[in-house]
Amino acid sequence: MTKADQQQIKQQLSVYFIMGTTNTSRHPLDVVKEAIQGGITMFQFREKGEGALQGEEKKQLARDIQALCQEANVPFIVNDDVQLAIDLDADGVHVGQEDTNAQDVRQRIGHKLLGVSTHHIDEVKQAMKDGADYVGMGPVYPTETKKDTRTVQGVSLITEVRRHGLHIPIVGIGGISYENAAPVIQAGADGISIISAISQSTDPKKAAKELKSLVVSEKASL
Ligand code: TZP
Ligand code: MG
Repeated sequence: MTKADQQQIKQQLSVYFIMGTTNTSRHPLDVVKEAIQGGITMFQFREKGEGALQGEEKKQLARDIQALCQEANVPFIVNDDVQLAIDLDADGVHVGQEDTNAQDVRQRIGHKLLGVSTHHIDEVKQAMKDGADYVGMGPVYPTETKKDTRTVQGVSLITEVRRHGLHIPIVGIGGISYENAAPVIQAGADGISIISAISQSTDPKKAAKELKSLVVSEKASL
């Protein structure tokens, strides 16, 4: 990966919206459309939990969201489902520690973006060896959205990884909102991953827009 590529990924992580049908009571396409209008910089399709779509229905929704993302030049990333990412020719895949081995995923997806969730500096180093383009870190704050999270860690791992001089692109996740996003960027993350602060907002466009301007101004202040 060249330095230029890494800079671009850091930019794209700024406001990384994640969503599936279970994260909203509205039509998911409308929510994604509005979030895009608000200026999200990356999208992850995460179709999980009780009542999540399966099979062809899941694939069709993914295709429809991908089309919206492509139109707006927003990278479209698939959570966990490597085969779906390959079938759709998505821009990337995001996997957790419990999912398929990151090195195997890298082999399968070639040059697509690879994101890995990490909870310890050793996992960050391993992800880098496995060929991750970016790492997710969290939960930064308590979250209602994912029940089986690890312990809330604040920005401690982000700070530690930067203190060790590791330059991999980082995105913080978990309970992040407009009110508490600034410390995540100040600690050295390149962006924030958000589910509910956008998907549950009465105005996803406005929520995304506000988060975007906050991240842009926090980054500029560093
Ligand atoms: N991984 C760690 S926390 C989390 C995931 C997928 C959920 C984040 O959702 P929210 O609503 O932004 O707290
Ligand atoms: Mg996963």
